[in-house]
Amino acid sequence: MFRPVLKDLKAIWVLDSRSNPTLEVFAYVQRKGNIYIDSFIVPSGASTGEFEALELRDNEKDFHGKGVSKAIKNVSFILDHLFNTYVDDIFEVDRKLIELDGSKNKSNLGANAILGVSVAIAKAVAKSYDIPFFKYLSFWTKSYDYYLPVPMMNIINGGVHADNDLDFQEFMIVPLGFDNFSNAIKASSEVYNTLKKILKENGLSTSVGDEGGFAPKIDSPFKACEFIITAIEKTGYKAGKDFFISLDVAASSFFKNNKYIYSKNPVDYKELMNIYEKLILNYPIFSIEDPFDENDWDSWKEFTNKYKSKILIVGDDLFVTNIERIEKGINNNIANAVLIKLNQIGTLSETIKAISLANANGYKTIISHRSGETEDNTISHIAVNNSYFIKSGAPARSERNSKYNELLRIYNFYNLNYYSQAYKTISIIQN
Ligand code: 2PG
Ligand code: MG
Repeated sequence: MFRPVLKDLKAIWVLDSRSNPTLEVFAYVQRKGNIYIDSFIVPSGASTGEFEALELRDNEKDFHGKGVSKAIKNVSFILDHLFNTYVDDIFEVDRKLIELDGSKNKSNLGANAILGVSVAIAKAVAKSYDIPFFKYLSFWTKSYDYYLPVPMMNIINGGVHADNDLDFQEFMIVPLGFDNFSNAIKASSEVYNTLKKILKENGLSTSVGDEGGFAPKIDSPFKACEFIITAIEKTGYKAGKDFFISLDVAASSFFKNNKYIYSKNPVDYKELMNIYEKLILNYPIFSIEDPFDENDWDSWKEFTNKYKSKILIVGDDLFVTNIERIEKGINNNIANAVLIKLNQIGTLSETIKAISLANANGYKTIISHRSGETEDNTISHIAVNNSYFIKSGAPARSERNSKYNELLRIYNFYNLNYYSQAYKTISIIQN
């Protein structure tokens, strides 16, 4: 029998970058008499969207309620149902997982348990065929174009990821003007360390936030952009040519009683939109993620109408990697890019469907880490296969660099091209 069969699943807890426990699931697959083992560690968000699939936590004394022993038990329950079955069709495996759970948001077994199993099995199967995961994914994505994705690197942290007064969550550099991935990473690392120096010179802290970016005690997005531009230019690169800036506002996190709390004052969506306009006019902004609350579709629509030909407008909390919500966005001309997070939806195949749906409708996709991360680098492979952008935090801290380092390995061993088409996305800005 040449088809891979599931022989075992083991789940354990390991620690993530915020010292919270999370699930690592190991899948044991048998093919041609040999056993192949691979694993996946599930990440965890802090600025979670209201419509995300449910991450099952114990809510008991251990780990401040964040234990995952229930999710671990649920992996055994899944094994009882999948043991000795063929696992070479990810859509079929995931269909069974969704059916076993039986809820709309994976709240019975937990999206962490389900995703751990879904990805670990797919990785073990890829191993059994002796092909790298990014190539194995082609069976399901039908995409055989492999590119090194353009990284969006969060070098100033704010919002719920940092202990400062920045309302916006992420200020990222995007190295678009480089001929290959390795040079893009080298330059980004240089800019990161220049920024560190500049912050120090200005008497600001160089301690970092959850995603490895600096978390200086500043309170204005303009100041953050100003520091970044200075860092780019001082390193010897050109802002608006070599590097662009991307923002993740994560606006749901400061939306209270129908107002956005900006600089400690409640403002309406129009005022927030004016701030974005000023930022777009003054800095080389490549994308803005979650500019408005996840339920504020009208503001999203107005913003999209105005800026869709100038920048990428990225839905994260808005879309939560959910096909129905992405469809709603497409049908209503809302946003033009989708942030993709595996654990927002909870299975590999649904993630792939979300990417395919977005791509087919001209929406760019950005494969994303979570703020609570580990050394797992699976998302790098997903980005190489079917997406052109990856967001994995600063080029610092091992849980962030594990993704960039895996891409460097893929670059060096497979000699893939950097996603030069990204220029086309920004050509509108430059004109
Ligand atoms: C985001 C992510 C990752 P979190 O909002 O895009 O940067 O944060 O994982 O906390 O949702
Ligand atoms: Mg986000």
